[in-house]
Amino acid sequence: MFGWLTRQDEALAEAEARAGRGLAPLKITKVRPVLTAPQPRTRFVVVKVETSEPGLYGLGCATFNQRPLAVKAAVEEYLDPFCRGRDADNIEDLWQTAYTSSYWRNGPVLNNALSGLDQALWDLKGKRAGMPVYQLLGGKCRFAVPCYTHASGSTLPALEESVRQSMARGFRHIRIQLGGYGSPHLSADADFQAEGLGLPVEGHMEARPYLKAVPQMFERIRNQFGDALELLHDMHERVEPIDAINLCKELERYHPFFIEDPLPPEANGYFRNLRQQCATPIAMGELFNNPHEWVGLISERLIDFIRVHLSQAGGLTPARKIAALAEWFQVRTAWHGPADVSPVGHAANAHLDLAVHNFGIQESVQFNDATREVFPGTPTLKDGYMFINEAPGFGVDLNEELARKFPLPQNPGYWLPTRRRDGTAIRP
Ligand code: GCO
Ligand code: MG
Repeated sequence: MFGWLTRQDEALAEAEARAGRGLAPLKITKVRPVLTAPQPRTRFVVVKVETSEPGLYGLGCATFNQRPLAVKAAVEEYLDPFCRGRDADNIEDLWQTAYTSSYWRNGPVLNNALSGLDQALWDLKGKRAGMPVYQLLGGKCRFAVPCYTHASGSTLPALEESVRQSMARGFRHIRIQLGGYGSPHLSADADFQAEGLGLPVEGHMEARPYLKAVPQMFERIRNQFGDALELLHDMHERVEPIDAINLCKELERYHPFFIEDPLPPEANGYFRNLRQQCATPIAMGELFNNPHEWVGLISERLIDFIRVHLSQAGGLTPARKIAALAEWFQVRTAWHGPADVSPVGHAANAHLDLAVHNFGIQESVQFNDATREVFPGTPTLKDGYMFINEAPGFGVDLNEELARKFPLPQNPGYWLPTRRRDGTAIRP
């Protein structure tokens, strides 16, 4: 019995030694932001975490398209000195301590900076383990990531053609928009401009023309392409809550896959009313930076898809917890994935999408060649699916020399105001 116990201890010691062999403690030596803009109208911020092991680094997305320089400062001035010398393996501890290191927390700038660090640590751990990140999250629940794409046109025939092209690329889930968000081109008489309120570049949108046009748009596309096509639409929080509820009721008969952002986060309280009025599937969350915004909507089953922007929530660490919470309330994931998420961020979305059971759909974007060259290993799209490569970590790298060739554009990229006829500013 004593001999057997000794052998057990020896075996355990051997296993522990094997687990640690060659994996010296990994210290963070530098956390730095890389800013580049190879994609039109986009200002990528990617965080590179360098380590005590020469040549071993991790990459994470910290892209806040409207405030990239603020995120840069948060990383350089605060996260870098905070992280130097710390153990890169302890992702959760680093997330929790960095999160509270500002005392005041959450919010778009600090969360994006934290996300860059967090995702880079997951990339690092995958590289150390010699595994893609999805393996660290429990492996694949599906062979690839079903995606939706954007179709748009300022007229119904133009939109129809855009839908046809998206179907030709193999997409079965297509977001349909009539021009820009809220179809401002349908609105006339921007009286405020003649009165000199605001700047001439500012937009104008009336709710009525949009609220009338969207059901007609669904009618047309449904009649043209039938029921097999999954249709999505982004209301982008542009109309008053009661109008949003009425529009969601009207769209119910067209069986949309989901209607997105019917309400702004400031009107989260209205989701109960919406839920009582119709069974239109609802997606919400790209603007969320605080757990108070998603916990209630998920736990009261007031939405069907959670659309958090991973870096706005603080990275992969909080996002996998959001997915886990959502699973218990039958809410599916539909992470935010437009052009102003970097290829590293898209890879992080995809690795999580592969590993969670309650996956709903993934927003996708076709990056241009320049972006794919700056970020070798960028996920690929084929037949409506996103594919990651099986390289360790997220499988996306960064060519810094090339990235420097695409400096950020001069204009800071803030969201221009859109106004009602009388000049009232509306949610963007
Ligand atoms: C979407 C979004 C985006 C945002 C953009 C803000 O559903 O993809 O609404 O288009 O407006 O990411 O910068
Ligand atoms: Mg949206």
